[in-house]
Amino acid sequence: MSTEKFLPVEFCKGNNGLDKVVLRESRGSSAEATFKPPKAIRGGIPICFPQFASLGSLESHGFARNRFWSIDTDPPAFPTNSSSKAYIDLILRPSEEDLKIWPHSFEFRLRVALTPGGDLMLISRVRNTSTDGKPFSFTFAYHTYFSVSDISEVRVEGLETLDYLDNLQNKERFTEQGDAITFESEVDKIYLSTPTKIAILDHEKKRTFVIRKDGLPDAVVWNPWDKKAKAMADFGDDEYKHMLCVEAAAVEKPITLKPGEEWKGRLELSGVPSSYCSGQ
Ligand code: TA6
Repeated sequence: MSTEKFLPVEFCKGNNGLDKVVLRESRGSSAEATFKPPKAIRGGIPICFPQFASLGSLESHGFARNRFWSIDTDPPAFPTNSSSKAYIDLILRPSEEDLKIWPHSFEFRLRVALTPGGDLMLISRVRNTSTDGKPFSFTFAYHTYFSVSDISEVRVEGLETLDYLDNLQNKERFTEQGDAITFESEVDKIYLSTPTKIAILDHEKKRTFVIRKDGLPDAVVWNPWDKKAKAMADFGDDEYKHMLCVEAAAVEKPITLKPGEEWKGRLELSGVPSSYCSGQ
């Protein structure tokens, strides 16, 4: 374990012995998380790749979120637009087992960075490294869990009047009517062709999360509500009241890469007091 507590990046052992990387901006510290492989943590930002949900033959949300990623010690230059030194580069390549269920050779590079202003930035880069001349297609999402004070007081802005596929109605296509999205029952929707900025207004905490994204046209909004919450073994019965997933995604139109081609998807999250954010 590193004792250099004030470095922006710290490598240490988690409470279950797994290697852990802590990113630190000088004004904050990281919460402890417990995690038990091989299942993804219910929380944070699981990476859904190469399949979103059950849209193909793979396990739900693909295998990337259930794999150990390596630290990428020699990443190619990342266009971060940020002077942050608090970042870590991770890489995932398919194992023999992965190639049996998804026979495509790829490199998935992920940069996770904290900006000096306290924002979180994730940049994913997927490259087709196959030598067989064949393209592959995938769907993707940053399955981001937000902590909110009271889901019935939350509003999501930026998705009004857009078309969406409703997962609760056989993925039928509808058009969102009216104002900002509010919540009073289970929601599982894929909004299509969404703007690059979406806001989650948490009134009780008087805080607004701002999501900025590139290369990710869709946005999934999910809250399991009471019945589904009870059915999930790794989710508290009442936790649905204090969470919301808003996921920058590429779902409706899968991304196709020819050998040698690369795709990039960027997510930036900031959480600022509502009064500060309004009008921006
Ligand atoms: O992103 C929304 C969703 O696909 C929902 O349908 C819901 O099942 C959720 O993800 C969680 O999926 P998981 O496989 O993590 O239980």
